[in-house]
Amino acid sequence: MKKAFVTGITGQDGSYLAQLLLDKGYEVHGLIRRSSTFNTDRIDHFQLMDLLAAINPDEIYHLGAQSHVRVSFDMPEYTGDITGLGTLRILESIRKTGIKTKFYQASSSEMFGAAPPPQNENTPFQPRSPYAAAKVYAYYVVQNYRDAYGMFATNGILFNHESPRRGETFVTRKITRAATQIKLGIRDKLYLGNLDAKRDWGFAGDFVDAMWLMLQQEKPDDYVIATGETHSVREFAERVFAKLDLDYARHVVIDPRYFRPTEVDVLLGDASRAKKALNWQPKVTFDQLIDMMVLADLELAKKEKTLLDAGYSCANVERIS
Ligand code: F7E
Repeated sequence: MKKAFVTGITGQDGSYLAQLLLDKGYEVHGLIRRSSTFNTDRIDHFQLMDLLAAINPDEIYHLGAQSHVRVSFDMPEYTGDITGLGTLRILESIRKTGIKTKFYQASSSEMFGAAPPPQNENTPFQPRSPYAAAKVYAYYVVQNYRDAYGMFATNGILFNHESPRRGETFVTRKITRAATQIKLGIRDKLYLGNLDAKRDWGFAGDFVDAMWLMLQQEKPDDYVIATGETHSVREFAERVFAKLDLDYARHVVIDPRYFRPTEVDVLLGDASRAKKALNWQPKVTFDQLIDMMVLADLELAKKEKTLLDAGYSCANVERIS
Protein backbone atom coordinates (compact mmCIF):
# COMPACT_ATOMS: atom_id res chain seq x y z
CA MET A 1 0.00 0.00 0.00
CA LYS A 2 1.37 3.42 -0.96
CA LYS A 3 1.72 6.03 1.76
CA ALA A 4 1.22 9.77 1.33
CA PHE A 5 1.95 12.66 3.65
CA VAL A 6 -0.07 15.83 3.04
CA THR A 7 0.59 19.17 4.73
CA GLY A 8 -2.37 21.52 4.86
CA ILE A 9 -4.73 18.54 4.71
CA THR A 10 -7.61 20.50 6.26
CA GLY A 11 -7.55 23.13 3.53
CA GLN A 12 -9.60 23.11 0.34
CA ASP A 13 -6.98 21.30 -1.75
CA GLY A 14 -5.94 19.01 1.10
CA SER A 15 -9.47 17.71 1.48
CA TYR A 16 -9.90 16.97 -2.24
CA LEU A 17 -6.46 15.43 -2.47
CA ALA A 18 -6.97 13.23 0.60
CA GLN A 19 -10.17 11.94 -0.97
CA LEU A 20 -8.42 11.19 -4.26
CA LEU A 21 -5.58 9.35 -2.49
CA LEU A 22 -7.93 7.34 -0.29
CA ASP A 23 -9.95 6.37 -3.38
CA LYS A 24 -6.72 5.13 -4.94
CA GLY A 25 -6.02 2.97 -1.89
CA TYR A 26 -3.30 5.10 -0.28
CA GLU A 27 -2.64 5.29 3.43
CA VAL A 28 -2.92 9.04 4.00
CA HIS A 29 -1.19 11.02 6.76
CA GLY A 30 -1.87 14.71 7.26
CA LEU A 31 -0.22 17.62 8.98
CA ILE A 32 -2.29 20.43 10.43
CA ARG A 33 -1.45 23.70 12.10
CA ARG A 34 -1.34 23.41 15.85
CA SER A 35 -2.69 26.25 17.93
CA SER A 36 -0.21 25.81 20.72
CA THR A 37 1.02 28.72 22.78
CA PHE A 38 4.24 26.92 23.67
CA ASN A 39 7.37 27.98 21.92
CA THR A 40 8.48 24.83 20.17
CA ASP A 41 10.46 26.46 17.34
CA ARG A 42 13.76 24.93 18.35
CA ILE A 43 12.51 21.37 18.33
CA ASP A 44 9.93 21.53 15.56
CA HIS A 45 12.35 20.32 12.90
CA PHE A 46 13.16 17.23 14.98
CA GLN A 47 9.50 16.48 15.23
CA LEU A 48 9.10 16.79 11.48
CA MET A 49 12.09 14.52 10.87
CA ASP A 50 10.83 11.95 13.37
CA LEU A 51 7.44 12.05 11.75
CA LEU A 52 8.79 11.59 8.23
CA ALA A 53 11.13 8.80 9.31
CA ALA A 54 8.29 7.01 11.11
CA ILE A 55 5.77 7.34 8.26
CA ASN A 56 8.33 6.87 5.48
CA PRO A 57 5.89 8.14 2.83
CA ASP A 58 6.18 7.36 -0.88
CA GLU A 59 4.79 10.79 -1.72
CA ILE A 60 4.70 14.13 0.07
CA TYR A 61 2.29 16.86 -0.98
CA HIS A 62 3.27 20.16 0.58
CA LEU A 63 0.10 22.28 0.48
CA GLY A 64 0.36 23.97 3.88
CA ALA A 65 1.00 27.73 3.74
CA GLN A 66 -0.23 31.18 4.71
CA SER A 67 -2.05 31.35 1.38
CA HIS A 68 -3.98 34.62 1.48
CA VAL A 69 -2.36 37.31 -0.68
CA ARG A 70 -3.97 40.30 1.08
CA VAL A 71 -3.04 38.90 4.50
CA SER A 72 0.59 38.58 3.37
CA PHE A 73 0.83 42.39 3.23
CA ASP A 74 -0.29 42.59 6.86
CA MET A 75 1.84 39.64 8.00
CA PRO A 76 4.83 39.60 5.65
CA GLU A 77 7.32 38.01 8.03
CA TYR A 78 4.96 35.26 9.13
CA THR A 79 4.14 34.59 5.47
CA GLY A 80 7.84 34.42 4.53
CA ASP A 81 8.44 31.99 7.36
CA ILE A 82 5.51 29.65 6.74
CA THR A 83 5.10 29.93 2.97
CA GLY A 84 8.80 30.29 2.06
CA LEU A 85 10.91 28.64 4.75
CA GLY A 86 8.25 26.00 5.44
CA THR A 87 9.14 24.34 2.13
CA LEU A 88 12.85 24.41 2.96
CA ARG A 89 12.19 22.78 6.34
CA ILE A 90 10.43 19.84 4.74
CA LEU A 91 13.07 19.41 2.03
CA GLU A 92 15.81 19.50 4.66
CA SER A 93 13.96 16.93 6.74
CA ILE A 94 13.71 14.66 3.70
CA ARG A 95 17.42 15.09 2.98
CA LYS A 96 18.55 14.51 6.54
CA THR A 97 16.36 11.49 7.20
CA GLY A 98 17.36 10.08 3.80
CA ILE A 99 13.86 8.80 3.05
CA LYS A 100 13.14 8.07 -0.60
CA THR A 101 10.02 10.05 -1.34
CA LYS A 102 8.55 12.07 -4.15
CA PHE A 103 7.83 15.69 -3.26
CA TYR A 104 5.11 17.98 -4.58
CA GLN A 105 5.37 21.73 -3.97
CA ALA A 106 2.23 23.87 -4.22
CA SER A 107 3.70 26.65 -6.33
CA SER A 108 1.40 29.44 -7.44
CA SER A 109 0.46 31.51 -10.47
CA GLU A 110 0.91 34.52 -8.16
CA MET A 111 4.64 34.10 -8.86
CA PHE A 112 4.00 35.46 -12.38
CA GLY A 113 2.57 38.63 -10.90
CA ALA A 114 3.04 41.47 -13.34
CA ALA A 115 4.23 39.24 -16.22
CA PRO A 116 1.98 39.73 -19.27
CA PRO A 117 -0.41 36.85 -20.12
CA PRO A 118 -0.51 34.09 -21.15
CA GLN A 119 1.88 32.64 -18.57
CA ASN A 120 3.60 29.27 -18.85
CA GLU A 121 6.63 27.46 -17.38
CA ASN A 122 9.04 29.74 -19.27
CA THR A 123 7.50 33.04 -18.17
CA PRO A 124 9.84 35.00 -15.86
CA PHE A 125 8.42 35.61 -12.39
CA GLN A 126 7.49 39.15 -11.32
CA PRO A 127 6.03 38.65 -7.83
CA ARG A 128 3.73 41.40 -6.52
CA SER A 129 3.22 40.46 -2.85
CA PRO A 130 5.10 39.02 0.12
CA TYR A 131 3.10 35.82 -0.52
CA ALA A 132 4.26 35.64 -4.14
CA ALA A 133 7.87 36.38 -3.17
CA ALA A 134 7.78 33.60 -0.58
CA LYS A 135 6.39 31.18 -3.19
CA VAL A 136 9.17 32.17 -5.60
CA TYR A 137 11.74 31.40 -2.91
CA ALA A 138 10.16 28.00 -2.28
CA TYR A 139 10.00 27.28 -6.01
CA TYR A 140 13.73 27.80 -6.44
CA VAL A 141 14.58 25.84 -3.32
CA VAL A 142 12.63 22.88 -4.76
CA GLN A 143 14.57 23.14 -8.02
CA ASN A 144 17.83 23.39 -6.09
CA TYR A 145 17.14 20.26 -4.02
CA ARG A 146 16.25 18.44 -7.20
CA ASP A 147 19.54 19.41 -8.84
CA ALA A 148 21.79 19.26 -5.80
CA TYR A 149 20.56 16.03 -4.21
CA GLY A 150 18.78 14.26 -7.04
CA MET A 151 15.44 14.45 -5.25
CA PHE A 152 12.20 13.76 -7.09
CA ALA A 153 10.81 17.23 -6.37
CA THR A 154 8.22 18.99 -8.55
CA ASN A 155 6.56 22.37 -8.66
CA GLY A 156 2.91 22.44 -9.64
CA ILE A 157 2.29 26.04 -10.67
CA LEU A 158 -1.44 26.15 -10.07
CA PHE A 159 -3.63 29.01 -11.19
CA ASN A 160 -6.62 29.93 -9.00
CA HIS A 161 -8.83 26.97 -8.20
CA GLU A 162 -12.11 27.18 -6.35
CA SER A 163 -14.92 25.03 -5.01
CA PRO A 164 -17.69 25.05 -2.41
CA ARG A 165 -14.89 24.30 0.08
CA ARG A 166 -12.94 27.46 -0.74
CA GLY A 167 -12.17 29.66 2.28
CA GLU A 168 -14.72 32.45 2.68
CA THR A 169 -12.19 35.27 2.44
CA PHE A 170 -11.17 34.40 -1.14
CA VAL A 171 -13.11 36.41 -3.66
CA THR A 172 -15.13 33.67 -5.42
CA ARG A 173 -16.48 32.14 -2.23
CA LYS A 174 -16.97 35.55 -0.67
CA ILE A 175 -19.21 36.40 -3.62
CA THR A 176 -21.20 33.14 -3.67
CA ARG A 177 -21.70 33.27 0.12
CA ALA A 178 -22.89 36.86 0.08
CA ALA A 179 -25.08 36.62 -3.04
CA THR A 180 -26.95 33.58 -1.70
CA GLN A 181 -27.44 35.29 1.67
CA ILE A 182 -28.73 38.37 -0.14
CA LYS A 183 -31.11 36.16 -2.11
CA LEU A 184 -32.61 34.90 1.14
CA GLY A 185 -32.80 38.36 2.68
CA ILE A 186 -30.13 37.65 5.32
CA ARG A 187 -28.13 40.67 4.18
CA ASP A 188 -28.16 43.33 1.49
CA LYS A 189 -24.59 44.39 0.68
CA LEU A 190 -21.33 42.82 -0.43
CA TYR A 191 -18.11 44.80 0.09
CA LEU A 192 -15.40 44.12 -2.49
CA GLY A 193 -12.11 45.61 -3.66
CA ASN A 194 -10.76 45.65 -7.24
CA LEU A 195 -13.40 44.33 -9.62
CA ASP A 196 -11.16 44.66 -12.68
CA ALA A 197 -8.62 42.01 -11.69
CA LYS A 198 -8.77 38.99 -14.00
CA ARG A 199 -8.14 35.41 -12.97
CA ASP A 200 -7.92 31.98 -14.56
CA TRP A 201 -10.35 30.13 -12.27
CA GLY A 202 -10.62 26.35 -12.31
CA PHE A 203 -12.19 23.68 -10.08
CA ALA A 204 -10.02 22.47 -7.17
CA GLY A 205 -11.22 18.88 -7.63
CA ASP A 206 -9.74 18.83 -11.16
CA PHE A 207 -6.51 20.45 -10.05
CA VAL A 208 -5.64 17.86 -7.39
CA ASP A 209 -5.70 15.19 -10.15
CA ALA A 210 -2.80 17.08 -11.72
CA MET A 211 -0.84 17.07 -8.44
CA TRP A 212 -1.08 13.29 -8.25
CA LEU A 213 -0.18 12.84 -11.94
CA MET A 214 2.98 14.92 -11.49
CA LEU A 215 4.27 12.46 -8.91
CA GLN A 216 3.52 9.43 -11.11
CA GLN A 217 5.95 10.55 -13.81
CA GLU A 218 9.37 8.98 -14.30
CA LYS A 219 11.19 12.28 -14.01
CA PRO A 220 10.40 15.33 -11.93
CA ASP A 221 9.47 18.53 -13.76
CA ASP A 222 7.50 21.74 -13.17
CA TYR A 223 4.01 22.21 -14.63
CA VAL A 224 1.53 25.03 -15.08
CA ILE A 225 -2.04 23.93 -14.26
CA ALA A 226 -4.76 26.25 -15.55
CA THR A 227 -7.95 26.38 -17.60
CA GLY A 228 -6.71 28.78 -20.29
CA GLU A 229 -9.65 31.15 -19.71
CA THR A 230 -9.64 34.41 -17.81
CA HIS A 231 -12.55 36.36 -16.27
CA SER A 232 -12.75 39.53 -14.20
CA VAL A 233 -13.96 39.65 -10.61
CA ARG A 234 -16.80 41.84 -11.91
CA GLU A 235 -17.83 39.16 -14.39
CA PHE A 236 -17.75 36.50 -11.68
CA ALA A 237 -19.98 38.61 -9.45
CA GLU A 238 -22.29 39.54 -12.31
CA ARG A 239 -22.81 35.89 -13.26
CA VAL A 240 -23.34 34.70 -9.67
CA PHE A 241 -25.94 37.37 -8.97
CA ALA A 242 -27.61 36.79 -12.35
CA LYS A 243 -27.99 33.06 -11.56
CA LEU A 244 -29.97 34.15 -8.52
CA ASP A 245 -32.01 36.69 -10.55
CA LEU A 246 -30.23 39.54 -8.82
CA ASP A 247 -28.39 42.59 -10.16
CA TYR A 248 -24.85 42.69 -8.69
CA ALA A 249 -24.65 46.48 -9.16
CA ARG A 250 -27.45 46.98 -6.62
CA HIS A 251 -25.61 45.08 -3.90
CA VAL A 252 -21.85 45.35 -4.48
CA VAL A 253 -20.12 48.23 -2.70
CA ILE A 254 -16.48 49.08 -3.35
CA ASP A 255 -14.45 49.14 -0.15
CA PRO A 256 -10.82 50.36 -0.32
CA ARG A 257 -9.94 48.00 2.55
CA TYR A 258 -9.89 45.14 0.07
CA PHE A 259 -7.50 46.76 -2.40
CA ARG A 260 -3.93 45.49 -2.32
CA PRO A 261 -0.84 47.75 -2.23
CA THR A 262 0.25 46.03 -5.45
CA GLU A 263 -2.20 44.05 -7.56
CA VAL A 264 -1.84 41.22 -10.05
CA ASP A 265 -3.98 42.44 -12.94
CA VAL A 266 -4.31 39.48 -15.30
CA LEU A 267 -3.57 35.79 -14.87
CA LEU A 268 -4.14 33.46 -17.80
CA GLY A 269 -2.37 30.12 -17.82
CA ASP A 270 -1.07 28.07 -20.70
CA ALA A 271 -1.12 24.46 -19.47
CA SER A 272 0.02 22.82 -22.72
CA ARG A 273 2.98 21.09 -21.08
CA ALA A 274 0.66 19.40 -18.56
CA LYS A 275 -1.75 18.45 -21.31
CA LYS A 276 1.00 16.82 -23.33
CA ALA A 277 3.09 15.19 -20.61
CA LEU A 278 0.42 14.38 -18.01
CA ASN A 279 -2.56 14.04 -20.31
CA TRP A 280 -4.33 16.42 -17.93
CA GLN A 281 -7.10 18.84 -18.75
CA PRO A 282 -9.78 20.50 -16.64
CA LYS A 283 -13.25 18.95 -16.76
CA VAL A 284 -15.40 21.53 -14.97
CA THR A 285 -16.17 24.70 -16.94
CA PHE A 286 -16.33 28.23 -15.50
CA ASP A 287 -20.12 28.16 -15.62
CA GLN A 288 -20.34 24.74 -13.97
CA LEU A 289 -17.99 25.93 -11.22
CA ILE A 290 -20.24 28.90 -10.51
CA ASP A 291 -23.32 26.65 -10.49
CA MET A 292 -21.69 24.24 -8.07
CA MET A 293 -20.66 27.02 -5.67
CA VAL A 294 -23.98 28.88 -5.84
CA LEU A 295 -25.95 25.67 -5.23
CA ALA A 296 -23.86 24.67 -2.20
CA ASP A 297 -23.99 28.15 -0.67
CA LEU A 298 -27.72 28.43 -1.29
CA GLU A 299 -28.18 25.32 0.86
CA LEU A 300 -25.96 26.83 3.55
CA ALA A 301 -27.87 30.13 3.45
CA LYS A 302 -31.18 28.27 3.77
CA LYS A 303 -29.93 26.61 6.96
CA GLU A 304 -28.76 29.98 8.27
CA LYS A 305 -32.10 31.49 7.43
CA THR A 306 -33.90 28.78 9.40
CA LEU A 307 -31.67 29.43 12.40
CA LEU A 308 -32.12 33.18 12.16
CA ASP A 309 -35.88 32.82 11.87
CA ALA A 310 -35.81 30.66 14.99
CA GLY A 311 -34.12 33.50 16.85
CA TYR A 312 -30.53 32.26 16.82
CA SER A 313 -27.82 34.76 15.98
CA CYS A 314 -25.54 33.80 13.17
CA ALA A 315 -21.88 34.71 13.64
CA ASN A 316 -21.05 34.04 10.03
CA VAL A 317 -23.42 36.66 8.74
CA GLU A 318 -21.61 39.34 10.71
CA ARG A 319 -18.16 38.01 10.05
CA ILE A 320 -18.17 38.07 6.26
CA SER A 321 -20.28 41.14 5.66
O1 F7E B 1 -8.35 37.36 -5.08
C1 F7E B 1 -9.66 40.65 -6.10
C2 F7E B 1 -8.25 40.59 -5.58
O2 F7E B 1 -8.04 36.48 -2.77
C3 F7E B 1 -8.60 37.31 -6.46
C4 F7E B 1 -4.86 32.21 -3.46
O3 F7E B 1 -5.39 30.90 -3.42
O4 F7E B 1 -4.95 32.24 -5.85
C5 F7E B 1 -5.37 32.93 -4.69
O5 F7E B 1 -4.87 34.26 -4.68
C6 F7E B 1 -8.72 38.72 -7.03
C7 F7E B 1 -7.60 39.67 -6.59
O6 F7E B 1 -7.18 35.17 -4.77
C8 F7E B 1 -11.82 41.25 -3.25
O7 F7E B 1 -7.68 41.88 -5.52
C9 F7E B 1 -11.54 42.06 -5.24
O8 F7E B 1 -7.17 40.39 -7.71
O9 F7E B 1 -9.57 35.26 -4.37
P1 F7E B 1 -8.34 36.05 -4.17
P2 F7E B 1 -5.69 35.52 -5.24
O10 F7E B 1 -5.16 36.73 -4.60
O11 F7E B 1 -5.69 35.47 -6.74
C10 F7E B 1 -3.53 32.11 -6.01
C11 F7E B 1 -3.25 31.25 -7.22
C12 F7E B 1 -2.85 31.64 -4.78
O12 F7E B 1 -1.79 31.00 -4.83
C13 F7E B 1 -3.33 32.14 -3.48
O13 F7E B 1 -2.91 31.29 -2.41
O14 F7E B 1 -9.91 39.31 -6.50
N1 F7E B 1 -10.64 41.06 -5.11
N2 F7E B 1 -12.27 42.22 -4.13
C14 F7E B 1 -10.79 40.53 -3.87
N3 F7E B 1 -10.16 39.51 -3.27
C15 F7E B 1 -10.55 39.19 -2.00
N4 F7E B 1 -9.94 38.15 -1.38
N5 F7E B 1 -11.55 39.88 -1.36
C16 F7E B 1 -12.21 40.93 -1.94
O15 F7E B 1 -13.11 41.53 -1.34
